[in-house]
Amino acid sequence: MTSMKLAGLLGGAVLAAGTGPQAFSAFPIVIDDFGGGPHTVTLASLSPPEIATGTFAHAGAVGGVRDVFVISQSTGLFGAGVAFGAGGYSSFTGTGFGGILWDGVAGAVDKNLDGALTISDDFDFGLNLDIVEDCAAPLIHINAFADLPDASLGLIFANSATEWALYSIALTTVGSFADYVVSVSSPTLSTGGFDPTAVGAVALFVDGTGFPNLDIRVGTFEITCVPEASTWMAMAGLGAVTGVFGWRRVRAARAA
Ligand SMILES: [Ca+2]
Ligand SMILES: [Ca+2]
Ligand SMILES: [Ca+2]
Repeated sequence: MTSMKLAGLLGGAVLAAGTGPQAFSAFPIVIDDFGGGPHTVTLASLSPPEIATGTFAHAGAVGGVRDVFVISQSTGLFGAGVAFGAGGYSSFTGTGFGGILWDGVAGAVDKNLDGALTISDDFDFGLNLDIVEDCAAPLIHINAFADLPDASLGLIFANSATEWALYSIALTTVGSFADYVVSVSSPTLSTGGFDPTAVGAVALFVDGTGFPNLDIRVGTFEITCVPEASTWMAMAGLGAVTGVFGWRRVRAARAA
């Protein structure tokens, strides 16, 4: 399929700013290769809510820095981060939130020390990432594992404290890794001014507050262009899951 056809299908509204004459050389854009580490934080929580955070340098992560956090909402044991053999992960014994923030700036993760992670209080915007470039229909690709049904991953791409997009991906395959793909142009929720050609921060978070004992692993987090995405969908066959599901917990982005 030509890019002209794809642009026509999409209407070009969101993507016009990024279209250009170059080849697709920059794709896939790897947000994190999930190598190195272990870069993890853990929490044995006796008086929830409690938070554990860490900031780690890693050349294979966009911006060179992984900020990791886990927040308890019940008593229990909690962990999040990147570990050899597990990729990105969040593991909860109990209910909580966990995730990874890539904002290009090392330092305190919960900057205002209020025990919560919010875009407005805690994110820096040190990346300068164009996730559209010359691609007519860029896609966010996640390969992820959930050990329980009804889990979802939240992906945030932000320009600033007030301009961001949230993509909520329901992990419908339970007990094994599966590929999930969502169009950059179809966020679950976004603020009016979100610009995918000037992303300053990216975050991945797991909302494990709906039920206890959720474990999530993420092996791939990248932006790609359509031809490659079609390949994965063909490989995954009928098991492929594509699309965006309703975001039931917008509040989760605030983690409090
Ligand atoms: Ca940071
Ligand atoms: Ca905070
Ligand atoms: Ca579990």
